[in-house]
Amino acid sequence: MRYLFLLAPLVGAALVRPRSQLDACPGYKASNVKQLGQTLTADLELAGDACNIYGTDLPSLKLLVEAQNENRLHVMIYDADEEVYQVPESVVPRPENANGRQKKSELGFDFKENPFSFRVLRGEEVLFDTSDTNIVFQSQYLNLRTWLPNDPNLYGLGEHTDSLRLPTTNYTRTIWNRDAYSIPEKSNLYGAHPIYIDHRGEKGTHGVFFLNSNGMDIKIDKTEDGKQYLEYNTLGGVLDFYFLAGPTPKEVSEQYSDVVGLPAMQSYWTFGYHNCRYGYQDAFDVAEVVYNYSRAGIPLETMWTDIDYMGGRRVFTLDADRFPLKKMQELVLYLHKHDQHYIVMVDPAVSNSGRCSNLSFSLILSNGSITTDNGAFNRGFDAGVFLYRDSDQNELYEGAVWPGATVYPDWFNPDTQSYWNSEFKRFFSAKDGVDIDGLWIDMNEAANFCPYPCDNAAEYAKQNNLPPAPPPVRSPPRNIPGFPADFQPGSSSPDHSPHHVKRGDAPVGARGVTEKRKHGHAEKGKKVGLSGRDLINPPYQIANAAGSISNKTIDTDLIHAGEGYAEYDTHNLYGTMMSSASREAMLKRRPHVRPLIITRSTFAGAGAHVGHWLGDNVSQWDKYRISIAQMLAFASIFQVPMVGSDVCGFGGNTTEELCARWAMLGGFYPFYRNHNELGATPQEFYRWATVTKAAKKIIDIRYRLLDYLYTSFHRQTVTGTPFLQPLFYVYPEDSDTFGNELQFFYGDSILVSPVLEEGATSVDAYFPEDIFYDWFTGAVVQGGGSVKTISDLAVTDIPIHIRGGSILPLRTESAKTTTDLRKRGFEILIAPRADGSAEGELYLDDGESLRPDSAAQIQFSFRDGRLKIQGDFGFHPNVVVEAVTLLGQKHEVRRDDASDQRQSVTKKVQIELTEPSEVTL
Ligand SMILES: *[C@@H]1O[C@H](CO)[C@@H](O)[C@H](O)[C@H]1NC(C)=O
Ligand SMILES: *[C@@H]1O[C@H](CO)[C@@H](O)[C@H](O)[C@H]1NC(C)=O
Ligand SMILES: *[C@@H]1O[C@H](CO)[C@@H](O)[C@H](O)[C@H]1NC(C)=O
Ligand SMILES: *[C@@H]1O[C@H](CO)[C@@H](O)[C@H](O)[C@H]1NC(C)=O
Ligand SMILES: *[C@@H]1O[C@H](CO)[C@@H](O)[C@H](O)[C@H]1NC(C)=O
Ligand SMILES: *[C@@H]1O[C@H](CO)[C@@H](O)[C@H](O)[C@H]1NC(C)=O
Ligand SMILES: CC(=O)N[C@H]1CO[C@H](CO)[C@@H](O)[C@@H]1O
Repeated sequence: MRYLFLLAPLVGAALVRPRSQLDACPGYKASNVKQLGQTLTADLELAGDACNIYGTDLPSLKLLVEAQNENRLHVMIYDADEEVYQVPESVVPRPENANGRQKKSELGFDFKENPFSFRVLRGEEVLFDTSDTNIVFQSQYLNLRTWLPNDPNLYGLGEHTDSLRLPTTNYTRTIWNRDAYSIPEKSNLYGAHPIYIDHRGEKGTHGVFFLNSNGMDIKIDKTEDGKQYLEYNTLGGVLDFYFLAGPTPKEVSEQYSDVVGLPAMQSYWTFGYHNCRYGYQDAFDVAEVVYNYSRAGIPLETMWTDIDYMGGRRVFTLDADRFPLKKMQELVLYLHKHDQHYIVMVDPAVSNSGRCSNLSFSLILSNGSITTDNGAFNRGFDAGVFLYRDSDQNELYEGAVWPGATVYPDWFNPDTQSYWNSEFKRFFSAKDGVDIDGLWIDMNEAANFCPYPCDNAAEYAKQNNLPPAPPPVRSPPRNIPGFPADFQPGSSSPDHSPHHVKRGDAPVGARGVTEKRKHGHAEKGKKVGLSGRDLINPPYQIANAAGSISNKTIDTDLIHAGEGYAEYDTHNLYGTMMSSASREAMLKRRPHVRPLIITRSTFAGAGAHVGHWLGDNVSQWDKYRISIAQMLAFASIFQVPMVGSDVCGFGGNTTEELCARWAMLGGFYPFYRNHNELGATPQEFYRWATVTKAAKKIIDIRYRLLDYLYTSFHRQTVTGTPFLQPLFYVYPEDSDTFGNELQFFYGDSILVSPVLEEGATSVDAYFPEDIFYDWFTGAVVQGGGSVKTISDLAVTDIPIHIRGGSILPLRTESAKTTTDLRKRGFEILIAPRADGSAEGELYLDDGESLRPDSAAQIQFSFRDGRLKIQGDFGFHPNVVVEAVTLLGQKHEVRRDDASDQRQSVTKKVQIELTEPSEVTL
């Protein structure tokens, strides 16, 4: 049944619900209801005496309901004066409203007038229902509760490390971005993604996106009389909901990408293997790691450097003794010559220590351990782009992070983008800077080590040894074959590059910015935020794991430049605003290629600009396991598909076994990076024999499948159809899949079932009712909706199964780099379903252009023994299809050859991918 809005009054089922003080709140009464086409508006007036529990009740609200297209309903409740803060459209652009040009909506809306409550329905199915609870809309608190079916299957509400299927009793998901070392469970982490999906099996799936950037507790629990609910408790903003009709999980993901934006496409090389660690001593160390990978025969696509490269850990500086410019340039040149890439970290906070009290002169004395370059501070200060403590701009806001006392760029300041662009242009200049290929941004929640109220950041830094003493300066320790002379023992060039020292000496003039920031507050229609709020200690306290909302971050009472938004309202946007600013700065350097940017902090929609690593985990088995649920939430639900966890674990010491298992699992993360902490046991893949073996084996498989990954990832950037998927996305009616968070689909066709426990040599893997084929043997595995124990798994094994009905475009063999990989031919692998048919696709382009001149979108289909290759052949890969393999041909097994027990037939062919063709098998 499809219909427009129902206006029928609901029959109240007057339930007794003890909600303590909130029950004193009168709710609202709807009047002046108007419906025009598929838009409904009403006035909501406070229906009794204000309860003023967490601030003051707003007397007059407005309701706006829009069926924005067939499958999206927008419901918004906001203050009549439009003074209350709303998420700026400059940060989260709103989706288009088809304005009645669409077909009828899949979603219905009905409401009760007094006290006001509403329901959202899909056909007969009630998806969202606020009846019998009064909406609370106060100056510092919003409360809205929806009833749900018992024990619902809810997913999303990031960022967290709790189960993929969320707990349904006594669960509070706090959303407030924070630096959350060791990613503890039941805790708010780095990002804010207030979307959940509610999966009801054969009754369908829908999504609910709450567009709100304020701190919040979302509670999922049952009332004393057993009624299931989900409740929003928010520190501000408006009630702004997007209901996504589904009815399948995949469609919900697609519909969500319509709201927050499609994810950014990444370059082919970014899917190669990355190595990083915090604690590389110097450029020799980094060069030697590159060399050791190559000597071990493990394909290293990209080398990374953490904050170690910085002078005194200051952004936009180099440590002149350990990572001098000349060696950095030689390192980058070496990598580029070998078709490898280089990435470094940039933090938002800029060091201001060493500046003189008159704020116009910043050269600090150096005795060689710290660079003299603090130009990034001077230039930012001159441009007025840092956050001020006061609106008269007398005093900069100071926190303390790695370099000691720091100031923070204000991304709302209209001048900050050009400041950021010019720092990138200068420091990452291809000609006389460090010519990075991608970017890593961290600490952007924003993190501040100095606890609130942080009255003296410089003193805090001093007492806490920030920046810590750098490691010793070395002369070249060992021969590193292939690297220039100054990387080899015996060389004695203490190269303080003249370029480098000069860079800090930009003349510092008087501060150009004199205009005071506007108080955008409390002006009607501006949506900038109510005045008179307690922006530090709001009366309702969210369960922030860091304590008060200003603790360990930027003070929440700071007012931003530009419109005058408060940090209280916009805190959760800081990382995502740094992300889009950094993307633009990277595009200014290389305008035609897709910038790879990996960020720690995200807000809804961040995937349109950046990817995400899952933060500072630790080398423990539970973190290895939970990485799957974390990755699935980001890739499948939040639309941030370029995602992965630090392989082998970041904090603490890994073990050979954990690192080998994690190398295998990480082979199926879209973003595949080994990363380790300062002081921990080294964990580059070449450090142990079994890890080397595991890495080589899985990288080989990953690279053979790289065009399959690239194709599926590309599709997500065009349609929002998720590449990685939990099992219930593929089998939405199989209730045994709903809680499965330890296996996953890599694209539509590959089921991955990693070994999960320390010391284990087997895994209990669930197989839905379908045909699967073992990747390694080609053997048919008939899934029966039950668990199969897969045994005898060495630490270098990971079960991989191809789903019947799939056609995979493989490279015939792997390669040392992805550049080389693109010179390999294709093998088309057909894994038919029971009726003998299968389909697949292949997307090809130049692998890096932002807007490729040409692309190929090729479809494969197999039926009655014939493979058809059709589609658009706009891009020519300059290699051919060399073989076609059909799985499941039992009679062809050569049982005499134990090393080749693939149950398949392979036909050698020479097919140019330039025009349609057919192969008979
Ligand atoms: C609910 O969770 C809180 C915090 O985790 C815990 O202290 C409390 O005991 C739990 N209550 C119930 C009834 O389980
Ligand atoms: C590289 O390998 C050599 C030889 O095994 C070893 O001595 C050295 O410590 C390794 N260096 C790094 C940075 O891995
Ligand atoms: C600021 O301090 C520096 C160093 O003490 C001094 O050379 C400079 O003249 C001062 N500038 C102003 C504008 O006071
Ligand atoms: C650098 O010089 C300063 C002042 O002369 C001194 O306090 C500091 O200990 C020196 N640092 C190192 C690493 O030598
Ligand atoms: C800030 O965090 C520290 C722990 O890191 C804690 O000891 C302190 O109580 C917190 N302060 C506030 C105001 O929440
Ligand atoms: C990790 O191992 C190193 C020795 O390699 C040791 O010094 C350190 O204490 C260990 N760290 C932990 C957290 O166990
Ligand atoms: C090695 C390490 O850093 N372990 C930490 C992991 O996280 C827990 C909290 O979740 C800490 O207690 C451990 O110290």
